[in-house]
Amino acid sequence: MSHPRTAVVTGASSGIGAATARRLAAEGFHVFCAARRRDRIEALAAEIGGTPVECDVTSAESVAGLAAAVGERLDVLVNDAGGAFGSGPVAEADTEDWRRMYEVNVIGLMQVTRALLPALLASGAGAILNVGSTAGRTAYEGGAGYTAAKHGTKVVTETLRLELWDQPVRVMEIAPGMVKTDEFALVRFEGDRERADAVYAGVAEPLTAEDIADAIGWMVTRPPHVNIDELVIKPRAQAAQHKVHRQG
Ligand code: 8X3
Repeated sequence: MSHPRTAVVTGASSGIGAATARRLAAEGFHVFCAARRRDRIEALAAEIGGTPVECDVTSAESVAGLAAAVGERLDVLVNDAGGAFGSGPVAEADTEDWRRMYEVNVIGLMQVTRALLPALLASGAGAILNVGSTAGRTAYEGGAGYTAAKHGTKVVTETLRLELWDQPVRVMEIAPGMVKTDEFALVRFEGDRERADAVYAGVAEPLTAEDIADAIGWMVTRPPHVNIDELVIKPRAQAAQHKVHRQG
């Protein structure tokens, strides 16, 4: 009997991570849904026939638990856990927010990748998909803590691809622009609903988590010799980071 294909999705409790877990399950993967909020990943895993794994990617101990749950073989790793905390200019930067952003977007991604790499290689055709951002391609006012961290996500991805060039594993990045999810902007603006809503104000169709999950599903299901190095994906209304078509 052949093994079912397996995938790990971090940040699976909401947004792009949850949508990606659903999408990969629909593609036939057994999905390990990893995140901190147990109630959410338990509900998601029950819905899609996956396995919930409570995991804080910034904790080495927690990540070791994820690797133990996954076992010896893994086909796909989607490093989605990440986020933006705060929106102040550099002159007023909150050091703790910056540390947290580097911890989750860069160090967390590294810890999970390091722990699961042996299992990905053991599959004979592994895939690592890192969720970056257009914030890893540009700079904008009030965004430096996040843009610096997401540039980190991009560079770690590129480095991994170089280092693993003779190994049976693909290394890819998706870099979304404006995606409207329940929590991203709300977390960034520390629960300020008005400021969070203003991000998407008048934009007829920002991307959804499902749009990104659709692209991720496509990327990881290409044949093993096809490496989509990076895929930048924005809504039609966002011609550039600052140039967004708004109505009304
Ligand atoms: C989120 C995209 O535009 O807020 O990763 O930097 S943006």
